[in-house]
Amino acid sequence: MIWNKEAECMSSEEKKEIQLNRLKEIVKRAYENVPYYKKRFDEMNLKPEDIQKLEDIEKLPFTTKTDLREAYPFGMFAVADEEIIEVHTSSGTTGKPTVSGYTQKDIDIWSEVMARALSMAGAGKKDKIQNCYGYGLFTGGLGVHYGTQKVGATVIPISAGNTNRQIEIIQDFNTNIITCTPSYALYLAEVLEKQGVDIDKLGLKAGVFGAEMWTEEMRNEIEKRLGIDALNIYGLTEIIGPGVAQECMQKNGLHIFEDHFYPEIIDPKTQETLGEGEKGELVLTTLTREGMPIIRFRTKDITALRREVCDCGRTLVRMDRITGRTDDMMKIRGVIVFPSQIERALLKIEGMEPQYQIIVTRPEYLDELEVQVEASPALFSDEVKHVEEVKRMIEKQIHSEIGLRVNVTLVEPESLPRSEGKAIRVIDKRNFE
Ligand code: DLL
Repeated sequence: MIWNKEAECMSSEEKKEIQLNRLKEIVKRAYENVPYYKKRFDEMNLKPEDIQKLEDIEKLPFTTKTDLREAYPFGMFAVADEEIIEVHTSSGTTGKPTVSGYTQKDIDIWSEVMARALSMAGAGKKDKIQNCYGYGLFTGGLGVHYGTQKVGATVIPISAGNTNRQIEIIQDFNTNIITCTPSYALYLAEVLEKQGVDIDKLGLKAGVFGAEMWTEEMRNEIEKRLGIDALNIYGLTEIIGPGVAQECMQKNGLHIFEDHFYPEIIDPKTQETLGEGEKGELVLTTLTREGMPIIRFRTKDITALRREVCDCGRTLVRMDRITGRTDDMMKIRGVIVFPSQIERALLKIEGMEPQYQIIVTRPEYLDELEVQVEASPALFSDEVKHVEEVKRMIEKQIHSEIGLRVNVTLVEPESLPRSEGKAIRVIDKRNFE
């Protein structure tokens, strides 16, 4: 089902015209209402009138997560406080998150793009959508919620966690579409199998999975074990939340809702714009956001754009599934974690040196985080009991820093590799290529 044929199937000329008009407007709005952008433009001797064609976007400055953090909490808002009706933050648990502010119009846009996304998964008025993304400051829960209501389907706002209850509701309410992270979908499949539930008797037909990296192999596994179509959804808080891009039933790339979000791919090193099909960092500009217009946001997500028209009939550009990041941000069970947070936790413990390595694995379906920490020579020759205590203390400290349980292993002094350049802190054994 195509939710908005006019927007999703327009000709390339029409699309470019809309994009250019909106780009001019958003640049003007950002310049006139966000001091940060005024300053950046002035420094570069740029005026909103310098944008005359779409390619002129390359003249504009990039916006980074650091810029947004520095504007914490509301420095990037382009409207008065009374116009903002909702806020969300990125899914990291500590440190200063980035904040996104929405006007009523922004919530309407979010509902619209999410309605398009859910329609791609076959959602219609008769469907029940069990929304297992977390509700709260995280955008997953409410984004899917608004989209479901816009479509006219029934939203089951169960939020994340409590797997037994999820399964009970899937059965009792005859859920048709499920929304959660792909790793949680696999975990659900496993628990269903353990409970001996016959999946053919369930009403499930599709799943809309995102918020973390996953692979084609994972898709096959989820589809087989849950008996559904598993579709990829992409988005980020800074731009709007989920609903920046979504896969259709062709399962051949994610359609970007280009009339609202303008994509570019750049070489993360040279910052040069790359051509169609070339892999690089995705950069996004919000074309219609009112509360918080964002110009050329460097997502740090690696992908490529493809412009051939899709067999589904949509003319919207497609992006490949995300295969990596240009920074060391990890998403562990859907939560953003930076190695610096682990380091901060270690440094809070007296006598602890920040010699550590983080190992991320996905032994079955859920991510595991192991932190190897070098023990001091004194500790290493200590009694086992004391070593255990220190290990538990580190685990507790990391837990309070990142909100996730980790396994700490104390290793021999000077046993972790030293590097002459940038230390390799993270060994991610999950394979997303
Ligand atoms: O994860 C928004 C979202 C919610 C998307 C629910 C999809 C479903 P943040 O917490 O701000 O927002 O994290 C954004 O998550 O830059 C990517 O690195 C990663 N990410 C999101 N979707 C995907 C995906 C939400 N489908 C960051 N594949 C982004 C790979 C994804 N990575």
